[in-house]
Amino acid sequence: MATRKKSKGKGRAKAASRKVVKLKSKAIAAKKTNGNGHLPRPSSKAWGQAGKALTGVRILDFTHVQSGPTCTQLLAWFGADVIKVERPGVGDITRGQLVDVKGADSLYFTMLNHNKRSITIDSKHPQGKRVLNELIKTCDVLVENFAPGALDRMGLTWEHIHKLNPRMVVASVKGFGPGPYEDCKVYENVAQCAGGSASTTGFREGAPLVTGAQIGDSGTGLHLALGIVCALFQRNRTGRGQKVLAAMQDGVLNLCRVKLRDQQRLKAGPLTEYSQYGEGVPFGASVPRAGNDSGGGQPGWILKCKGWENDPDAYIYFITQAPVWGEICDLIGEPTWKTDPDYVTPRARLPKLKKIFERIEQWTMTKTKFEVMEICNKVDIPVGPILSMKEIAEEPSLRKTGTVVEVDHPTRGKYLTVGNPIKMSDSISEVKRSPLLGEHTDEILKDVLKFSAKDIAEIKNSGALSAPKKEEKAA
Ligand code: CAO
Repeated sequence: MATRKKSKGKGRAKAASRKVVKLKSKAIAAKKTNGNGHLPRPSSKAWGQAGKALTGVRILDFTHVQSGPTCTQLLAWFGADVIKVERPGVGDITRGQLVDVKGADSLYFTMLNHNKRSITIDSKHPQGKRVLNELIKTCDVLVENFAPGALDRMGLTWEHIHKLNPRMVVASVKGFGPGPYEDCKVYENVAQCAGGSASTTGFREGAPLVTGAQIGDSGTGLHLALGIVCALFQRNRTGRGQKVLAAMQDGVLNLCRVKLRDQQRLKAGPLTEYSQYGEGVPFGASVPRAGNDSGGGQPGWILKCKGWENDPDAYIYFITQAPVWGEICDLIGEPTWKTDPDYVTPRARLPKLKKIFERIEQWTMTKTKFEVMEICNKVDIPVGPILSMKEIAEEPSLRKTGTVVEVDHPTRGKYLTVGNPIKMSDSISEVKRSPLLGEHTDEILKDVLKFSAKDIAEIKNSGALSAPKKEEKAA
């Protein structure tokens, strides 16, 4: 028996060691193939039914106006539980800015705060601080875009937050990074000017120009969202949070990267793809404004189309891409330009771009912008219609993809908004209306922070969550 037992034990030991070897080699194989061996088995749930990308992430959203709210709205679309903290009685200042429906939250607010919950807290009231401290303990990320120093003045220093919740990521938008302007308050156009966009936008003979795309606010919000997701990813390894800063000047400059490229290219000679080169206008010390020149090496310009006299958007962007030069010449009725040495090469065409675009425009003016699109796309000539906001709002394909969404709101009714521009096959975004001011105060105190009824009554009676009474305000 003893011997048999022994041999059985030996057999078991052998089998166990074989299993270990097998497991080890499986792990090594996984590492060798994709390094993702530590991940759970691929979900067998239907696409879009396995939760959302950021399910389980809770955000303490201390943002206002545009830059911060853009960021937290994106995170909410990806499934994060975003709790927006607002000043009692007032809320995010944009609720009451550019009002189009009396008594209702403005489109400015609703279009930047979808899928969030709202709680009102006076962050400077002792009971308000008590609630905030509990929120810090339970959230993964604090996002803010107050003026420099405002968060510290509320007592919410990095040290305080990190002590309460070492895992918390603290993410901020500021106008400028450390340096001479770090204490400045900044709005969109200030950032566009300080980030290099305005000096490189507009026409050479005109003043600098700001662009309609909110690259300072929404652009920086996007940058911050990426920083937050990366910090959460790193936290999976380190177990600790970190500070994330996206300065608006930096964000704009990042989007103007090609202009800093051109600044350095100036040392090597004129920028031949800028139409001022073809026109014989000398370059100065800095990158000039390039009007509607195409950014890359393929010359382009905005040209009038049929109806331009009455329709301010009857224009098309036309790119004279070198490989389709022959097709362009045929379309506009200048077949000899295909072989004429003065036109045949991109280099030969550079001094004549103005004349070439004038000739192409004679042709585009005989067609609507959509007709030009159709004709040119068939022969691979890159063109783009200048779409008005009205046309974009009515475009069925954008509605179909959820890029333009109609939302219903209890006080303002139906309105259009821009949905999540980032589409993911397993994390489908639904756009839910923005919260009313303080709409979720009670449920957050009770369900998220688990305050007892007695505590809730105490906090509420203290006035920390409600607008100061008129007499207090006057005092
Ligand atoms: N309870 C009590 N006080 C609150 C509060 C709350 N829930 N929420 C905010 N406050 C207080 C702040 O603590 C601050 O008080 P102190 O000045 O005493 O510290 C005060 O409200 C005003 O905050 P703010 O200075 O951030 O707001 P502002 O309107 O004066 O400035 C802005 C706005 C955008 C210029 C500034 O916040 C800023 O520069 N932010 C960083 C850059 C940025 O994001 N700009 C983009 C804006 S979108 O175009």
